[in-house]
Amino acid sequence: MTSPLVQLVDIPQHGDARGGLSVAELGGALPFSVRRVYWIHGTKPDVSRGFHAHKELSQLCFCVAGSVRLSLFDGRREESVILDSHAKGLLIGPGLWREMHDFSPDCVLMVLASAEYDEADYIRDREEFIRHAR
Ligand code: T46
Repeated sequence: MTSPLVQLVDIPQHGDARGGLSVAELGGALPFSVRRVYWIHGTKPDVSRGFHAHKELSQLCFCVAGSVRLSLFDGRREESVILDSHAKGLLIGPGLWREMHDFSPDCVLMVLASAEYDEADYIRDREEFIRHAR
């Protein structure tokens, strides 16, 4: 049985009459210690992003506003998922080519990462990634 490329994680919700509150906590929704947080916002119409893989990095992505479609490719199979809820996170482990498409104008994609930024961890050439994935 092959494991799914798209690994969605339920984010515990603690909202009440005042509004929403979502939590990603180590040992709960979060399977790694966070070393870096970044968020992608104000993406221009018809722009796609990503087009790379990571050798070691794990990330948990949340669409905290709006929506975006993420496509994941392991060198053989490709799967797509729409992130449009603060109650779901997408776990992206190493060795997956990722592309982000169809950003809504209000999309804010927040990413928790297992390591500091390191350009040497990126594979930005798709053919090189496919060779690496074999
Ligand atoms: C990923 C997807 C989901 C930094 O200096 N520090 C950082 O922590 C990051 C993430 C980026 N940068 C610089 C590197 C580039 O000069 O910001 C610029 C834009 O980065 P990039 O073109 O890699 O952005 P995306 O949106 O294509 O990809 C990003 C992450 O880089 C990547 O790890 O998995 O979001």
